[in-house]
Amino acid sequence: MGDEARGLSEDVVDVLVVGAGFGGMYALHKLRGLGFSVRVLERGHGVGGTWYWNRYPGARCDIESLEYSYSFSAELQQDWEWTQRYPTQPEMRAYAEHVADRFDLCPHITFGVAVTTAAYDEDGGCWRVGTDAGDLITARFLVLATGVLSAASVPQFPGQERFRGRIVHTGSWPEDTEVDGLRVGVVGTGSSGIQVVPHLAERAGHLSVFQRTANYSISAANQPLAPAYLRDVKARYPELREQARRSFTGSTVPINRQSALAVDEEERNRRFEERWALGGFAFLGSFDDVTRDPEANRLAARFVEDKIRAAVDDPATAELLVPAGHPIGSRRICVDTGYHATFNLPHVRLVDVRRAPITGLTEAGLRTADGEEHPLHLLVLATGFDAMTGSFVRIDVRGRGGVTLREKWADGARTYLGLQTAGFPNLFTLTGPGSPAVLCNMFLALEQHVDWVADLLVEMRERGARTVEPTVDAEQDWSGQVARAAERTLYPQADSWYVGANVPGKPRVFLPYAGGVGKYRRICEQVVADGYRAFVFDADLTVV
Ligand code: NA7
Repeated sequence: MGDEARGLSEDVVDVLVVGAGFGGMYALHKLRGLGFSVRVLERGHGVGGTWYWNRYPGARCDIESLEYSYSFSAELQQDWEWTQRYPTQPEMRAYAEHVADRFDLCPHITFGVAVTTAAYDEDGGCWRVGTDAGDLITARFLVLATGVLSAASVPQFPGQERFRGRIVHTGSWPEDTEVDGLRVGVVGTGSSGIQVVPHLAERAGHLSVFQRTANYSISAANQPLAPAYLRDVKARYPELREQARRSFTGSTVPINRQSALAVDEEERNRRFEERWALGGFAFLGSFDDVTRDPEANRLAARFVEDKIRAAVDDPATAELLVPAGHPIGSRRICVDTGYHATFNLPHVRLVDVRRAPITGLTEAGLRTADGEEHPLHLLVLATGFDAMTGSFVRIDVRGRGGVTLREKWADGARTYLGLQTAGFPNLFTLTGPGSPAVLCNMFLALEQHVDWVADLLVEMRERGARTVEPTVDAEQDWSGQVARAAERTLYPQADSWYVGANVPGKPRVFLPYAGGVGKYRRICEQVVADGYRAFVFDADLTVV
């Protein structure tokens, strides 16, 4: 296809946005509205990012639809009708497509093209961006809206090439994947595995779930949205959105400010039951100290562990499904519908691959260290992502002096506010490491970052500034603040993708800012009020 046909007619733009997920779409809309020329490059063939790719059966958001949606357009949030408390992947994708149509975004997006290189041209003060189709685009500003959970982590098993069945990853699920009546295996029991397992069990002839680490999962209590509730939320949307923006977690669900240790057992269990019935993440807010105090955390964990034991008929299977060795919430908590009860079905088996690790694939299936061969037609890898940095560093991004982002972050990602990194002028990492991102509602996080970047670009236009980047000192100081915020929580105690533990060789650094969404927003606002404190404008101005 020629450039014209693919829509790549202009090769010089003010802003190049990589990714047409919800961050990239809003960046396009917002920045075009401010008069900047913007082009978006997207490797998929449609909008929606995470919700375009993750098409596995049962894929569903674990944040409520009424919160996990754009707030920038009052009309959009009034018009769009969410049907369920937790939106399914098809519903999220339909929403993305509606937004793209409504704001006429597609003419400015080139689909089916992956950005492979981005080099900062120090003389020109601009970015030269290359794609897998051989395109070269010059942009003054580069916005990486590539997602925080989009670079798949795909294990390579010995003997994989011999396997005669099919291997698919949940994060790029092919729509022609056959399941019905087949012998299916799932590796991975994080959010994706826990969502896909009950759905595969409905259709597979036999299902083996290969579990290395059991995770805590809270029942979703999903339900259709009642019209009266919908009307009420829509009537109060501005107030509710503002409340979420200023909250700790990016949600309007209140945290009970009592300590779990300050009440007796009966009262404590009553509270836990109440929150359990509410469903989802609200459980972690049962008490103020569940995510911070080891003892309070243990009490909450024990309550959930008993729920697992009650749901699973076979005591040995139940004990295997009970998480061990990490505080509840220190790895991303899962939200499920019927996950544990799935193991009561006669054709579903839990295989403990911590005790007997996977040694490889054979022609017919998967082999474990105890010598057992598990025959499979389909192997589903629900093995997660190189979170928060993978989608940035898989592009060959080169800043000043040709230093790559991968080299710069070799000992751990360093940014100022998660927005920029020193040595890479005019490059913005939406919901990048060092911002709350995955610890809050991604829509809220993305809108804040896009609005902040847009304000900065307008400021630069008004000042006549050409480049912006943070100082190394500011970045070091912020990295320290991110680390200290994490240390005040129980998060660092777990091996999780929050600390990069799921990717071999990735430095152990707690990646998101855990100090609270509202506080983070105030810090970003204060930086602006102080005249963009610790951002340097035009440091490299060699061409006037
Ligand atoms: P996660 O949460 O990273 O889960 C990946 C799972 O895959 C986890 O259980 C891993 O076990 C397991 N895994 C990965 N590699 C292997 C190998 N080689 N052998 C056995 N098991 C393996 O990814 P998800 O996609 O479920 O969720 C990511 C986020 O997306 C989620 O938190 C939501 O925010 C949305 P391990 O824990 O490493 O022992």
